[in-house]
Amino acid sequence: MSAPVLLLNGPNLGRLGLREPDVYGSTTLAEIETACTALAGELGLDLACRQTDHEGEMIGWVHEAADLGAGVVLNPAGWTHTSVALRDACAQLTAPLVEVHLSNVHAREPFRAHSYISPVAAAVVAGMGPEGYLAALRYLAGRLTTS
Ligand code: DHK
Repeated sequence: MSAPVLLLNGPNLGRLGLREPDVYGSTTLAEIETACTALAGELGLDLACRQTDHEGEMIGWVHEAADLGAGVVLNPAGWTHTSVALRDACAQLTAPLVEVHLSNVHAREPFRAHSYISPVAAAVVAGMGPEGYLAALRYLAGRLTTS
């Protein structure tokens, strides 16, 4: 059986392609999800891709991943820097969580350098653009067991 993985994107990431292309590039979220779904198939992962601008909805999905024992690839977007509640949800995960940022948050405004999520993540990817999501899936594939 394939290992379950949730690929979760937070606020404003549904606008990739339109949103500040100088920072976030011109690739849309749909294109990222298509590439991730193809790679997940090759890696034997059972991938579900979701995006929301609503924090409670995101927290519910993280609870779902915790209950399933699923791996998580999460771009928390703005909640990275603000949300204790999302961090507390992520702390309940039992399978690895990879935090992904398209941009190099450490080379931007100082407030972006702090993440509430990183202390409860197994790995953090920043500045690789869409390739970061693919790297996260490859990492998880090496660490999730199938039954
Ligand atoms: C995305 C966002 O929306 C920002 O709030 C973060 C992150 C950076 C990214 O690089 O993917 O600061």
